[in-house]
Amino acid sequence: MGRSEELFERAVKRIPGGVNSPVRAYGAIGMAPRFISRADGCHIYDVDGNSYVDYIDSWGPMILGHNHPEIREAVVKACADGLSFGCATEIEVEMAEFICEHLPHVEMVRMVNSGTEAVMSAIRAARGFTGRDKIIKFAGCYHGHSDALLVSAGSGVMTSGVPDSAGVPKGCTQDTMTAVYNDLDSVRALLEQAQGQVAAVIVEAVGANMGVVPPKKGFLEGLRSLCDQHGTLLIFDEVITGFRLAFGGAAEYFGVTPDMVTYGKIIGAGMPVGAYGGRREIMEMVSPAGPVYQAGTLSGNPIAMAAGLTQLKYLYEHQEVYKILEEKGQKLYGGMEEILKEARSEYHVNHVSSLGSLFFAKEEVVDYTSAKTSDTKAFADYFLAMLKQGIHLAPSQFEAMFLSTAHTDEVIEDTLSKVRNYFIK
Ligand code: HOZ
Repeated sequence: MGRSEELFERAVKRIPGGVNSPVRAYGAIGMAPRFISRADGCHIYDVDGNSYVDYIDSWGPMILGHNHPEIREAVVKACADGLSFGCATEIEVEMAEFICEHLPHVEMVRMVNSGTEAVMSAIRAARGFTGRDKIIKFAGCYHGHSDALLVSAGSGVMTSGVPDSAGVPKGCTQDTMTAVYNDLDSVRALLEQAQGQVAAVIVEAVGANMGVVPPKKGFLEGLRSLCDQHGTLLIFDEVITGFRLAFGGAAEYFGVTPDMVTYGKIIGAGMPVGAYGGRREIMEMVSPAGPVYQAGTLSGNPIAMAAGLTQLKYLYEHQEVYKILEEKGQKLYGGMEEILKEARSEYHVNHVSSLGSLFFAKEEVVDYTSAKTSDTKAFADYFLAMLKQGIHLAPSQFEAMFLSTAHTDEVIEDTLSKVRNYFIK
């Protein structure tokens, strides 16, 4: 028994399922998760002394790779002044100014501690602003684990085979309507059915929690115009895409302007941070400026702000990063597609820039229904083969692969040779 197995045995006795977030469990694979001791650049190391090329990247925020020296130094420096004050600080103001000065669609922003909190709060602000209760989300899009959003929620819920969570009162989801990703008619129908009662449409501009599902041409633009027609706010959940696809996230990448955006760990360079922002008139509804209550002792925590602002400034000043990530994505995911073709495999690769998924599905994956046709047993077999060759993937068919600038061409070529070993024996 290895050290990871020993730790897992101890963990299950004291932590539900042995993990502090379900997506870390290897339940779909049927083994103990790897317990991680450290990470650097594009590599991650487990307590058993194995090293892996990491394609989880802490679920997205490690755009520059793990343990980036400038970010680490900023954190160490900030720690010297104390860990938390629960009071206003200068760095929060700098963070808010920096975001709003560089993202035209964010006129005001509020820091929170996670993507879940950001989305929950953004929805509340949207409801407060419009005076409407209903929201529309898309099947397979994950917006964190708040009650109202745990409907066809993709990702962890999808992997565990539980359609929706227990413990969510019906009343909490009665105003959540579910549309089909990439299907504007389904959104139009719900908006017409709800007749002026929909506060917001929330969408992952790139579906990244049912595996990676790119928006079809015209989908995001269509959402924008449907929302305009119905006086409904459009919220982009940029927990995964924000500052990753472009500095301005999916909004900039696809050229579609949402009314509100939500961010998660990406805004804290991996520290527990989230944020929501958007048009001034909406954000001015938030307490204490307005009547929509939302609060948090740790919101805008100085250590998290130091980490996040350092990464955001770096990204803004080095926007060549986005071209590099685009090229790396093409090399890795394009290379995987070539291998599948050569192997005469019917499986598919979806990708947008640095985000990608190999779907063990015979039909093209464009939404939740097609994602669910994936052969999860075949994925588990592939996952294990890759892990044994030193490639660290998320232990679920329904998660994205994340590239960072630290994934060198040599590392990507080595990964491709391992994918090739698997499909072309
Ligand atoms: N979006 C990530 C999973 N799909 C979040 C990671 C987590 O839930 O732990």
